[in-house]
Amino acid sequence: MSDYPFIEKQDPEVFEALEGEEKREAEGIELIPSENYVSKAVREANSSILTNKYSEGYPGKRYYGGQQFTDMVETLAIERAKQLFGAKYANVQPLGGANANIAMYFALLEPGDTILGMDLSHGGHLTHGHPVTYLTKIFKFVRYKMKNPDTGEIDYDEMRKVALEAKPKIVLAGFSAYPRELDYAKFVKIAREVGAYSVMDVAHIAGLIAGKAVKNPFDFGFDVMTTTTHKTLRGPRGGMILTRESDEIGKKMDKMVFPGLQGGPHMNNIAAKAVAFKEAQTPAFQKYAAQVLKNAKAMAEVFKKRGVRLLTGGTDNHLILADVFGSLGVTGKDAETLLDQAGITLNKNSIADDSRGPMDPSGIRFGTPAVTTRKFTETECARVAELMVDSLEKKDDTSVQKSIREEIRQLCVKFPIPDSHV
Ligand code: DSN
Repeated sequence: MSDYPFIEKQDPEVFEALEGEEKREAEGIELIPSENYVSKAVREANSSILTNKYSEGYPGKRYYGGQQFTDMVETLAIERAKQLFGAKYANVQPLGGANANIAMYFALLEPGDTILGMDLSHGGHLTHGHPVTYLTKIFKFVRYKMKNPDTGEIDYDEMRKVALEAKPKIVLAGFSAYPRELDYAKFVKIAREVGAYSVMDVAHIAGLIAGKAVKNPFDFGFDVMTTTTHKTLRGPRGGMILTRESDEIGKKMDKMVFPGLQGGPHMNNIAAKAVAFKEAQTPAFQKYAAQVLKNAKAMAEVFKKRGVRLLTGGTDNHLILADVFGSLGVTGKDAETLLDQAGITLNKNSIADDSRGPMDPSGIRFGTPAVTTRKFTETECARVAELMVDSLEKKDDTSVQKSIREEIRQLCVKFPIPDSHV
């Protein structure tokens, strides 16, 4: 029976799209490092009755009546988030990672203030100051980069120099395409030296932090963390803000998220966050997070062995950035299309100092959060990596491409997407 019996009856067009996506996800391998498969419990909460309810405000301080149960779920989400990340404060209302970052900037800064963030082409995110965002009309962004894209080492001396000159109010760590761990202590030291807040956007690695597979920036004195909840953390789509101490910063965040920037929170989504955070508190989730890293390393090793240049030389987290144009003469866009036809979804990505444009860059970005949820181990991940390089090397050989598609299909049958994560 379909998962969507009511939609099937009532709205065949939407039903067709949902069924198509069910099949696409079941029959293909998801390597986009910011995607994952949530449990059925998370999906149930997300499509629950709480979508009916308006709850402007915070638990115990709402503007409308009827909040007995919304207060329960939001409090559960907040307390679980605090416990997971060692935070004293959490705001679980931001609708996404960008919204969380925007609220964080507006809470901590005045228009015209400066933020020091990672250059987008070296791994930073759009909301960290890319000129296409409206944020750059309000704040001034200065940047740091890698000293050497082949090792991934950040140029901390240059970063300090820029900080001393530009006097940012926020020193921002975090990335969407950087495969290494940051030296958190250096960020905090520079931030304190110039009197700035230290903020880490952990969107990509939140699940790895919660699962104790990588370091927690709060242990190094970061003031604030922002995140999405749907990547390695394996929750519903959404955002969150956490602070290390329970102080003025948290109060500023609360005011800025609501009423500063948002209206009624999506309580169904907050219930789903609460469910996901409970899953992330389990030993099984810690095992999952550790396996994500092992699987990424296994894929990276194959690419290196096959002569494909990896940005930063490898990976310490869940993602890998490969220079497929430089190594194999296939552009990022062509690689994305070719692998999509083989049933492998990933994304084209600019690499540091890319000579090509962002719509058809030199690189691809891929990662292991979703396949690890599917219970792939290093063996399957290494095999998929071999198939990826085979496909890129023999892009015009239709029989090779066909047999790769078939092998991917079989792997998907052998490793179905699980309903439950506990
Ligand atoms: N779109 C997300 C990613 O793929 O990293 C970041 O916003």
